[in-house]
Amino acid sequence: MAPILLNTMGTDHSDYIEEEVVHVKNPHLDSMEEDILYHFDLGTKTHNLPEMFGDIKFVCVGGSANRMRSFAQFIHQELGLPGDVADIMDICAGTDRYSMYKVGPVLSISHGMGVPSISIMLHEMIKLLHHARCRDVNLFRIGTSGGVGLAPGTVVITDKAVDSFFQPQFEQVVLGKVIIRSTELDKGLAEELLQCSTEIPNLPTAIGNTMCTHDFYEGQGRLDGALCSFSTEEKLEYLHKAYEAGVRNIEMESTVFAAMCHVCGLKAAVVCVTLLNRFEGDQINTPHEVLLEYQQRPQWLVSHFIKKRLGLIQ
Ligand code: R2B
Ligand code: URA
Repeated sequence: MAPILLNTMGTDHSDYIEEEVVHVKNPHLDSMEEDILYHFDLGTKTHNLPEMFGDIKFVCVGGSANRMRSFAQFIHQELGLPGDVADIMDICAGTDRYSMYKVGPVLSISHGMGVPSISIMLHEMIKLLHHARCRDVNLFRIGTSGGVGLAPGTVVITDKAVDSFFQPQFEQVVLGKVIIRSTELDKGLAEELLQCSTEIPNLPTAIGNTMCTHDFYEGQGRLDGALCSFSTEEKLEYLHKAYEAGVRNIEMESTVFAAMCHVCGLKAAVVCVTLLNRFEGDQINTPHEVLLEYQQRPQWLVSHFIKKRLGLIQ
């Protein structure tokens, strides 16, 4: 592959680097006359995707539509871009499934809760990056989680995304058969993020494994759901086993996010703040304002990373 000069981000970065394209792994796509990204209300015939999205270098995804709009407004200010934050429009306004905001080289997209929801979004987002001929894209999931042995408010950078059996893999059922995919994330990106965290005051940060479950209640060993078939001791035994396996937080999307990015050659990282310490309870009873501040912490970290990459800070 021919080397390219990375000169599209207003930096004086003059190293020649290998260009990294987005690989879709579907031979059928080439023979399709049109690709409709249904849940985004976008398509290859109705929209000029290279013109709209070709300069994207950072994609940030998170569960809530409001949070991803706030992130877009925040990053707009942080990058010192011209114009009013009130004018940042939802590109997916034609559908209420996901929200998407573009701010310079940053795309901010909501993905809802859980593996099925984020997985649909990722299929269409990866195809979008492919159709738009984007290069050298970094992806971040910025979210919330339950901490395992960490103080609430700690930001966890994921080392390995693991399933409920603490395995670094994602199981996808395809045509009645189980396909197992690796959930390997980009080590360099995680280390760079950890370095960034040391440059931001008052940002408690840890690196550790993130367990992804298919449920918030029984699946995460909570005693406070509508159903519960285990004792407090059994819950704590499971959480201690998780801790011993290196798990430091629990959420609901990281394994499929890591697996799909890995297959498609996308550098990805997961950065989630912990809202509580699961050794101490299950209910999230922290005041609303405190939770709002916690939720901004992954945004601060990723924004710092982006500004450094763009040469806006040292
Ligand atoms: C974290 O928070 C949500 C559940 O409250 C879920 O989307 C996740 O991964
Ligand atoms: N999100 C989760 O999935 N679990 C928690 O405990 C908190 C947020």
